[in-house]
Amino acid sequence: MAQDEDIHIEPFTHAAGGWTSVKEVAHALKEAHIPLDGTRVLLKQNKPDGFACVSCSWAKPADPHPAEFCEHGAKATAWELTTDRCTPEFFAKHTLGELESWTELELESQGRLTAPLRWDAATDKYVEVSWDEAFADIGARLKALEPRSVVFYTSGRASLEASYMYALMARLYGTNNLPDSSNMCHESTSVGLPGSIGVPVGTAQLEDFKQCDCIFIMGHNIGTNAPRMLHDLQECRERGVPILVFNPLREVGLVRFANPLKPGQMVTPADTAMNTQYLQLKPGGDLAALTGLCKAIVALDDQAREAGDDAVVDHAFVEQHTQGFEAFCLHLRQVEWPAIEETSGLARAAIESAAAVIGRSKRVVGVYGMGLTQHKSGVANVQMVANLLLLGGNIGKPGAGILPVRGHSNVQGQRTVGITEKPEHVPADKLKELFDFDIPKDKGLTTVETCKGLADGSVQAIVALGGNLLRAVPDGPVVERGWRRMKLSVQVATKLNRSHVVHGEAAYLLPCLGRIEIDRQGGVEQAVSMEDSTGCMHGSRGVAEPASDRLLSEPAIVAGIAKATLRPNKVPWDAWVADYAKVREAIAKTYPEIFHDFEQRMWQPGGFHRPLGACHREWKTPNGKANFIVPPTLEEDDDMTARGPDVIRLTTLRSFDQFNTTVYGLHDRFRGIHGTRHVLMMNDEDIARLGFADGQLVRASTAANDGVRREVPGLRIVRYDIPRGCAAGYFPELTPLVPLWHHAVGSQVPAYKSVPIRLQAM
Ligand SMILES: Nc1nc2c(c(=O)[nH]1)N[C@H]1C(S)=C(S)[C@@H](COP(=O)(O)OP(=O)(O)OC[C@H]3O[C@@H](n4cnc5c(=O)[nH]c(N)nc54)[C@H](O)[C@@H]3O)O[C@H]1N2
Ligand SMILES: Nc1nc2c(c(=O)[nH]1)N[C@H]1C(S)=C(S)[C@@H](COP(=O)(O)OP(=O)(O)OC[C@H]3O[C@@H](n4cnc5c(=O)[nH]c(N)nc54)[C@H](O)[C@@H]3O)O[C@H]1N2
Ligand SMILES: [Mo]
Repeated sequence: MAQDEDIHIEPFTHAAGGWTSVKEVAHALKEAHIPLDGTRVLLKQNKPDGFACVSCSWAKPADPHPAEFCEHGAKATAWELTTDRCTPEFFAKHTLGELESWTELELESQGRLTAPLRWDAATDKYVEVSWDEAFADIGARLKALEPRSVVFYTSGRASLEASYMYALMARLYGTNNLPDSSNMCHESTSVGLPGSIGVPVGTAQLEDFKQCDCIFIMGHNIGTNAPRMLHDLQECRERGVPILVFNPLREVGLVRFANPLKPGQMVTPADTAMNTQYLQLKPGGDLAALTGLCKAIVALDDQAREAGDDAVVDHAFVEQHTQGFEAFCLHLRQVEWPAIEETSGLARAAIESAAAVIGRSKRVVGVYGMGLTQHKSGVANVQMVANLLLLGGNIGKPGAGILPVRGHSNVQGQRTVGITEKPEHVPADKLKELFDFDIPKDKGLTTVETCKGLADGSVQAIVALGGNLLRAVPDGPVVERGWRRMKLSVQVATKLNRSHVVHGEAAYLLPCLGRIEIDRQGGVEQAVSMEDSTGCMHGSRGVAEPASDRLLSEPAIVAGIAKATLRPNKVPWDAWVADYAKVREAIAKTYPEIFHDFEQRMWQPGGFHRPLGACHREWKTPNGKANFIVPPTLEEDDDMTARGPDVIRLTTLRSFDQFNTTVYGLHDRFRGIHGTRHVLMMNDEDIARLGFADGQLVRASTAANDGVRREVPGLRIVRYDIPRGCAAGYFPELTPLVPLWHHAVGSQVPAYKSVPIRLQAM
C-alpha cells in the first residue's frame, strides 16, 4: 500500500489534452525505456500502412492526422515496446507462491515475457520449455479432458485472424465454451440491440459526427478511455452541436478539452467547453433518466401537436418502421416524475431541458459505455437508448445513430468471426462446407458461467488468449479457489499477471508477439486485421522488432495447440500460419457478406464498413420492425438484498493510469488523485452523515445477504463531486466486492457499476 507522504489529492483544474498530454507521451516513452525509436513507431499508429493501436477501439479515420494517437495510446504502445524483459532467469529467482503476493503493477512491470514456460511442481517455479514440448503436453492433457469442461477465453486484443483460428480450434475440439472479455463489457449491447434494431453493434460512424446536430453521452469516460474521440466531439462543439452528458462524475474530458494536435490551442490557453449540459445522475439512475427523457419528449410532442406546431416525435418513421410505440407511450405516461427524480437523482427540470434539446434536434448520435452496460438492467439500459433514438427517427439516417463505445481494440471483431458461446451466431453450414465438420450444438459458457464452473469444479481447464481473468471477474477469491483445482491452464500473454501466477495441476505460460511487432513467417512479414467500434475493418502491420526471438505469433500458437490436440481435420493449419492471407480467405468464405474481397479492402483508408441493415432501415428483427421495448422496471437493482441509510452504491471504474487490469501507475490525473488507488470517492454530505472524515481509512463490505463475506480494507475516503448515496473507486482493486450472481439480466455482464456496500472505520 502507498505511503501517506506519496499520496496527494487536489482537483485538476485544466483541460484534458493540451501540453500535459504531449509531455506525458514523451514521459511514457522514457519511463518504458523507449528511446527515439518510439517516436518513429508512434507515427505509424492508426495509419493505413501502420498498426492499429492496442489501446482503445475508437475508429481510425481515412485522413489521419500526422500524429493519430493519444497519450493513452502512446502509453499502451510504450508498455508493449518496453525494453524490460521478464526472462526465465527472473522465474528462476521467484517461486509462484512468492509472486502471488506481488501487485498487478509489480508483476507487469517486469516487462515482456520472452520464452515459453511450464510450471514445475518440484520447485514451484516456471521453467523454460521448448515450444514443441509445450504443445505436445498441452495437446495430450486436453485430449484427456471432456471438451465441455474446457474453456477457451479470449481478451479482446487478438486479431481477426487469430480469433477465427481460435474459435475454429475450440469447435473442432468439441466445445462452444468461447467466452471473451465482451461478456464483462458490451454483451448487454450484443443482447439488447438485436431485439431493438436487428444488429448486435452500433450504427453510427465517423461520418455521422460531421453531420449530427446533437450528441448525448452516457456512462463513458471518453477523455481517458477513447481519447481520440475528443477530436471528433470538439469539431462538433465548434459547429455549435449541443453535447449532453449523463455521468455521476464530472469527468474532465467531458468538461474541457485542449487539442494537442491543434497548434493554436497549445500556444494559447484556449480550450473547448465539451458539453452543453452535464447531468450528474446516480449510478444506476440511467433507466430512470432515459424514461424521463422519453416521457418529456412524448409530452413535448403532445403539446406541439395541440398547438399545431411541428411534431417532436418522428411519426412517419415510427409508423413505417417501428412496433410497440403505443405500449411504450402508455408506459411512459404511467411512470410518475417523483419516481424518476428519486431513482435518477436528477431534477425533472434538468431532464426536461435535455429532452427539449434532443427532441428538437434532427440528427442525434447517442454514445454510451460501461456506465450503462455493467448494471443489472444493462440490457434494458441499452434498449432504452435505442427507444429514445427511435422516437426521433435517429437510426438509419446520416448524422444519427447509436454508438456503443467498445472496449478492447478488437473485441467487436472477435465476436464477428466466431468467438462466441452462442452457436446460433455461427454459420454452421459454411463451416461444414469448408471444413467438413458439425459445430457442437450445446451453448457454451459465458464468463460468469465459467466462473461458476470454476467454483463448482465443472470447469477443469482454461486456455486464455490474452487477458487477466482472475482480476477481471467478480468474486475473484471464490473463482481463484476453483482455479487452483484445475487440471490445466494455458495462458498466452505478453506480460505477467495474476492469472499466470495462480495455477492448477499443470500450467503453461506462452509468450506471444504483440501487434506492434513485426510478425515474420518464413521470412515474410504478415499483416493482421481488426474491427473498430464503428464496425470498420482495418489492416494492421507491426513495425517494431520482436521483444525476443523465442516469441511466436498468436496464430502460430493457436495452430500449435490445435495440431497437437485435434483429431485429423481439414484445416490447413501450417499453410495458414505461413500466410495469414489464407486465413482471411477462409474468413471471407465463412462470412462473405462482411468480408468479401477482404485482402484488397483491408488497406482502404478508414477501413471497410460491415453491412448493417439498421444503417439503411432494414430491420433484421423477428418482426421485421424496429421495436420499442418497455423496460421491466425503473430501478436499477430493485431486488438487491440490502437497503438502509448506511448502504451506499459503489461504481467501479478506470483511472487515468491503467488499461483494465494493467496498472501503469498510481496517478489518476484528471480526478486529481495521486499516489494511491485504494480510494472511495464520496459526497461530502455522505461522509459527514456516516460519521467519517475526508482522508479517513475505511473497510468496505458488500451489503448482500448471501452469507459470503466480501471486504476490501484500507480504502481512503476522498471528498468528491458525486451524487449522494453512492461512491466510486477503482477496478480491479474493488472488484472483490462484486458478487458473481450480481449481473445483467439477459447478458450476464457483471453489475460492476452498482454494488451496494457498507463502510466501517478501520
Ligand atoms: N486508457 C484506457 N482506455 C481504455 C481502457 C482502459 O482501461 N484504459 N479500457 C478499455 C475497455 S475494455 C473498455 S470497456 C472501455 C471502458 O470505457 P468506459 O466505458 O469509459 O469505462 P469506465 O472507466 O469503467 O467508466 C465508465 C464511465 O461511466 C461513469 N459511470 C459509472 N457508473 C455509471 C452509471 O451508473 N451511469 C452512468 N451514466 N455513468 C456511470 C463513470 O463515471 C465513468 O465516467 O475503455 C477501453 N479503453
Ligand atoms: N470491477 C470491475 N471489473 C471489471 C470492469 C469494471 O469496469 N469494473 N470492466 C470489465 C471489462 S469492460 C473488461 S473488457 C474486462 C477486461 O478483462 P481482460 O481482457 O481479461 O483483462 P486485461 O486487463 O485487458 O488483460 C491484460 C493482459 O492481457 C495480456 N495481453 C496484453 N496484450 C496482449 C496481446 O497482444 N496478446 C495476448 N495474448 N495477451 C496480451 C497481458 O498479459 C495483460 O496482463 O474487465 C472487466 N472487469
Ligand atoms: Mo471492456
